[in-house]
This record gives sequence, C-alpha cells and structure tokens, in this order.
Amino acid sequence: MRAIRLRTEYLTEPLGLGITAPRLYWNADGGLRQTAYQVVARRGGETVWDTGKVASSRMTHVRYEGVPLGSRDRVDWSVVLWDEAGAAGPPAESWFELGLLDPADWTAEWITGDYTPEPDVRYPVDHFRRDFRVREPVLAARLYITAAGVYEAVLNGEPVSEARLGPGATDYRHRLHYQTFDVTSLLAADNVLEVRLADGWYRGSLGAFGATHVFGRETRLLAQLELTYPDGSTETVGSDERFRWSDDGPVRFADLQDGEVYDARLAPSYSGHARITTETMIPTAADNVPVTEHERFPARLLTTPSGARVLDFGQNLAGFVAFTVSGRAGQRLTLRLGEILDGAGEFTQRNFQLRKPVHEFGRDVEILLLTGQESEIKGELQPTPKQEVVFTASGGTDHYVTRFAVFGFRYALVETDLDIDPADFEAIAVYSAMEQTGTCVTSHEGVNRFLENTRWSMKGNFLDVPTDCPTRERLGWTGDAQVFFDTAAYLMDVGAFFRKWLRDVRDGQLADGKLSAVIPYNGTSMLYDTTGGSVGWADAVVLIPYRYWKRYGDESILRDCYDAMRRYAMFMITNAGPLDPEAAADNPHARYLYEKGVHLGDWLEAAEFRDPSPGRTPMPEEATAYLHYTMTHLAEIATVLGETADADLFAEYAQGAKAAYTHQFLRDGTLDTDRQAKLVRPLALGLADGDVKRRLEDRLVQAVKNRDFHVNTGFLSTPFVLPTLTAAGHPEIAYRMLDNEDAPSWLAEVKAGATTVWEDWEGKESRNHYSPGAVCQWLFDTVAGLRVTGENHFTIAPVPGGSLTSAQARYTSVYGTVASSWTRTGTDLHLTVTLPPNTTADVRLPNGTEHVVGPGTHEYTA
Ligand code: RAM
Repeated sequence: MRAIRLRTEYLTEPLGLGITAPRLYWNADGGLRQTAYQVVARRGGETVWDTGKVASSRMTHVRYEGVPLGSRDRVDWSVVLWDEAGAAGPPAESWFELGLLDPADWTAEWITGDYTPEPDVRYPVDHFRRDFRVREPVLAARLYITAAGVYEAVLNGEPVSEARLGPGATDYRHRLHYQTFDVTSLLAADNVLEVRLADGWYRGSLGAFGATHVFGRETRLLAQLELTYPDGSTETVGSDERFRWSDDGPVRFADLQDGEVYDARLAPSYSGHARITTETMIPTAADNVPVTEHERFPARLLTTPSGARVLDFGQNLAGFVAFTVSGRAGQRLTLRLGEILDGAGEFTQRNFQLRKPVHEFGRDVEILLLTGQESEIKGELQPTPKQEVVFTASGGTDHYVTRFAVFGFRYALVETDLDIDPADFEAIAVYSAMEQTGTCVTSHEGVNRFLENTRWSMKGNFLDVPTDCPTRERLGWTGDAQVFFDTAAYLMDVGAFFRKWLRDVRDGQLADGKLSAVIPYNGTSMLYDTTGGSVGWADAVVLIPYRYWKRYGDESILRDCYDAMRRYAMFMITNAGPLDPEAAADNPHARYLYEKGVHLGDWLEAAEFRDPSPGRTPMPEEATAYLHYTMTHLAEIATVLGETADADLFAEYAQGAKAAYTHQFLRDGTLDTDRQAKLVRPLALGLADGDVKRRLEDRLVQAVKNRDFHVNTGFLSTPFVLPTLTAAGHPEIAYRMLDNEDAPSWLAEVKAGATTVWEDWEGKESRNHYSPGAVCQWLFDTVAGLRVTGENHFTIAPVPGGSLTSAQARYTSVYGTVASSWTRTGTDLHLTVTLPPNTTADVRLPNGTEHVVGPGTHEYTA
C-alpha cells in the first residue's frame, strides 16, 4: 500500500505557506486497509519529525509536530503505509515550504509610482523595473510579492508564475495576501525584474455601482527577491527607490470591471524612479490555490440582423480575451463583452449593466443609487460595468491578452476597420485553480448539460472569492455561497478556497455580530450592512463551516470560526422575540419568534410568488425557520467543541423557535399554498413532525402538480426542493421537476441554449449565477447516492427514477475517489460501487437491502 495525492493543508506542495504546524493528507493506493503510517519530515537533510510507526487508519489532518519551523523552512516529507497484512509499502514523498512569517522578514520597502493621485482621475498602469546581477549559480530564488492594486511580475521576459490577478481579493483594511514564487530557473547573470501594477480591487471599480477608490488612492508594490547561493549566503533584491518607474506603457487604463485601453504602439520608458511610500498592513499568506488561466475557446464570427459583427465564443465564462491582429499603426479595435444576444439577435450588455456617475462619487450619491433615485443625481451617468477593450494597433503584428480586467462574457461586439480573422480571437476562462473532484453523467443529455452549466457558473464565480455573478455585481454574497457550498464541494476541491473565504467572512463581521451580506467589503457598505443580518445569508458563518467539517472531517474549521459563529448566534438571540408583543400574545413561545431585522427572504422565487419589496417587509416565517435551523447546527457544533453552556443555550433557541414556528405558521396543521418555498422550508429545516409533516408533504406534492411540475422556489429553497420530495417518499415527483423543460425549471434554461446557470427563472437578470445550480448536490448525493458520512466512510444510496436509465458519478473525496454507477433495464437495476483503499461504505439499494463493504468494486442487481 502506498500513499498518493499527498497534500499539505489542502494544497499540493505549497510554497510560501503561512501555517507553521501544517496538517498532512494522503489517500491510499493498493491494499485494503491502512493499519499504520509513518511520516518522516526533513529540513535540509536533518530529520525534524519522525512519527515512528503509528497504528492508525488516519489519512487526513495529521498535524506536523516536529521541531518548530520558521520562515522560509522547506520541509520534505514522506509517508509509508502498512496494509492489512502488516506489510509496509514504498515511501511517497511531498514537501511544503513556509513563507515569511515574521513582519521583520520584510526588508523591501513599499513603493509607488512617482505621481500624486488626484481625486477623480484614473491613471495608466505603472511599470517598475530593477536590473541586477547575481553571482552565479544561485541555488534558490524566491520572489515574495504583493500590492495594493493588482500586479504582474516578469523576470527576464518570463512571467514569474501562472498566477494571475495577485494579490487577490480580501478586505484590504484588514488583510492583504502576498504570493511566493520560485524563480530560480528564470535567473541569469544579468537580470531584469519588471512589475506592472494596476488598480485592481484596491482602487478600481467594485460592486454593482462600480464605486472606485474603495481602499485608497495610491497603489503600491512590495517585492522581495531572495537569492540563496550554494555556500548558504543570501542576497535580497527588494523594492526600493532603485526601482525605475514610468507609466507610459501600453495599458493606458485598466479596471477589473470596465476593461482595458491598450495602445500597442507604446513601450514603457522607465524614465523615472519609484517613490518610497508607507503601508501599515503586514502581508500574510493566503494558503489558497492561485487564480490561473484555464480553458480557451475559439471564436465564431456572427453578423447580427443590424449588420453588427459579433464574436461568439460558445461558452459563457469569466476571464480574459486574447487576440492577434496586424494593421496600420493607430488602427483601432473595440471589443464589448456580453453574455447574451437580445430578442432581436443583437449584442447587449443590458442584462447586467447599471448606471453610475461619470465622476467619482461619495456616500450621498451611493444612497441615491441604492434607493433607485438616479434622477436626483447631478451630472452625467455612465453604464457600469463597461466590459470593453479599446485596442490601438502598432503597425506590426500585435498579440493582446487581458491582464488587469475580468469579463463575464460569451459574446464580443467588434468595432474596427482592421482586417480580423475570428480564428485569431480566444476567450480564456480565469478562476481559482481548484482540482475538479466530481463528475456525474446520466442518460439525460439535458441534465448532464445543466450539471456542466453549474460547473461553469462555479468557474465563472470562484475567483479568489465566491461571487454572485462575474458581470453586474461580482460580490461575495454570503447567501449564494451558503446555498451552493455542497454542490461546489462535489464539483471541485474547495478546501483551501473556502478556508480563505471563511477568513474573509470573519473579517466582515460587524460589531453587533451580524455579517455584511457581501464579503469582502466593497465600499457600498450601507446596503450590505443593512441586509447583513438576513437569514440564509448571515448563516453562512455557521452553515459553511458546519458542512466543511462534515465533508472534510475537519474540526479545526469549527474552532477557527467559533468565535464568529457565537457572536452571530448572540446577534440572533438579541433580536429574537416578536415585533409586536401584543399581536403575539397568544403564542406561548413568542420570545423565540424571529421577526426583527431586514431579511432578503427566499430571493427570486418564480415571478408569480416573488416578494414585491424584499428586504423591506418583515419576514417572520423565513427568519424564525432559520433561527431554528441555525441554532440546531450551532448546538451540535458547540457540543463537539465542548462549549456545553453555549450548546444548552443554542438548543433552547432551536427548540423554542420550532415551537414558536409551529404555533405561528403551522397552527392549522399545514400551510395552504402553491408557493413551494413556503412548504419546502418547514420540511427541509426540520420544523415539522408527525401528521403536520405528512400534511405538508402532501400539500407540497399537490403544489408541484398544480404548477405542472414547474419550479418556483427562490435561492434559499431551491437546493432543498428535490431532497425534500425524495425524503417524503416522492422521488418521482422530484424527477419530474428535474426533467421539466418548460419554464420555470432548470432544464428550460438548457433548452434555451444556456451554457451557465441563470440568476432568475425568467432569464431577465445575470446569466451566470450559480445559486439555482445548488440542486446539483441532489444529483451526487441522491441520484447517484454518494455521500461522505464519516472518517474514511461513505454511504451509497442511489435513488434511480424519472426518465433516467443510467447515472454514473465519481467523487474524489478527501479520502479518495469513490464511484457509484447504475443502469436500469425494465425493472432491473444494476449498481456498481467502487471504493478507494482504506475506506468503507454502507451501500443501500433501492429495494431496501443493505451491505457494509470495503475497498474495491462491488456489483449489485436488484
Ligand atoms: C443580488 C445578487 C445576489 C443575491 C442578492 C440578495 O443582487 O443577485 O445573488 O444574493 O441580490
């Protein structure tokens, strides 16, 4: 038996790790059971940790407990596994290297361009350059780098890494990440280090209204190149006033949302010098996967009915655009990027653009924008985001690729007098480099496409932060991430990604314990702080760590987040109770009602059931239901962490809220409505038992039938509707909703040619919103029946049904790759289950038979 998929803190061979006692992970290959392991860790040839032979089946969260490690330490570790026969296998090897852990490690200085930023002015991209010689050969070279802005570093003409858009998005008031790159192989005797610096999240447009200068006016760079020679001596080339500077390069304007203005005739002169500046923030390691370029899509040229030329890349995505053109110097090419063609077949950006002032604006204007009082705003308005590239040709052959903007698009409207060949244009998907962990292929093409559309919406929105859409808002809406977490975790390995964002979540907690509804902070705080206590959104601070813990068996995420969870719990408790005590006088559990605060509700239910003024009307039903649900999770978490007093308090509120809810909303024994969200919620969140539950289930089935198997739930209930129907013994109803190609439904979008998931059932808003794709969790955990239910343990309980004749799912869990595949012929079901070594599973067949099995392939016919 041999260890495979060796990882450190969810990362493969991380460089610049910020965790001094990292945890180690592996999967087993060959053999059945791991009976023991031995980890040996070495630093520069010296053994710093040797576990000896540990009798254990553990493959995850094995914490380094050797000699204390410090900045820059590189540790090579190996693991040997013993199998069920007591035989040791060959060692498997990996490594990690720590980054700069002590503020004093930073000897480089913060630098900025030699200009004084004026209000209301945007500046071209800065170019910094430092030429230096090294005493060859260099044994190792590390570049530690970050910026207030976004940077791109190039050493001797080569990008220092595949990472893009460093330092990534955080709340720069609280946290700034740095990156570590191994640049050893790029060094020569004479070297040129060049760094480009653009506005990024720090100074560029952010959020729905494209506010600028949210974190500051002056962009800055910090770069520290450390060279180690074979004799052990070191040398540091750090950013300082010796860095040359100019801003006369080709990128005349760059903004993550608006795009780039690029003049290929220009090259930076580096005629000036960088200026030393100050920054009090101490950069820390992200311990996350980098943002990188992924799939590339070629273009097809369309001519619209009005004669406009549009490039169609065939896939809606978030990323860059690249092209090659040749023409006369000064010839222009403008690309506008959008997601759809309108009803008339014309290019449009209307489905995601809002408007903002041409001039920089402050809080007063922010209020007008947020309250829809645009007409009160003085001065000219402009669309936001612009999503455009304005390119000027050099006269030779030019290659352009976006570097400092991200576009949500499938189409590009082209305006140019250059001769263009669509074969010279490409769309490049850009997202956090998460490993793809889950696939599910069924006999239904439409279902398969919907799953891949969901994966694409995930790719389109997992760029360092889980955002709602890559066009209009690009914000880390907590509720969207919360409802999607389990689907996300099936599709890709989100261990490092969500650990990072959960840190952002803690940064985004407000003084009263609620959370901003979008994280990280984006400037227009008023709206997001007001809605920040919304149930379903704020609960992300509890529900995501909880699900993360269950999926990855990682209790430490609970410890990391416990303080924040507890503060949110206290916020809920403080605000519990009736809005109008007199009106609630007959409810003996009224103190456990949750009626106060601003709640977004089920958000974007189908039009006929949509709340006319979400966030304005009280939402006692939704809020009390989530008080119960979240307190139930909190009680379990507090128990696990040994916080018994808290556990009692949370359990009291969980039970109290259930009683209050039952009295207030289920008093007549049921709810009489075709509004699915209202029926799904009490069932899914555990608010109904016995007869009441059965009546609600029947009413839900009736509601679905009354609406011809359409879906009419909103963000909060969409992930629950099919699981609830299945749990109620009605998988056939669930399948009919899934199969339905008539809107509102998931497959109506597929039928309409969607390549990503739409925000709303009507397709009027963004076309790249993963939230309604949260139903895909059901494909993995119910249709294929794959669930992680313990350490090294799964439950496999497929529920075949509907028009599906087969389903095959594979999921690379933290314990290895597990697969469930079934085919149906007539009434016969054939199931194949494959388990990785050192795992077990409870296999439950649809006919009720159960098997406890170990590694290998198991076949069943029922
Ligand atoms: C929006 C976004 C987001 C949602 C909030 C409430 O503007 O679409 O997805 O969470 O509203």
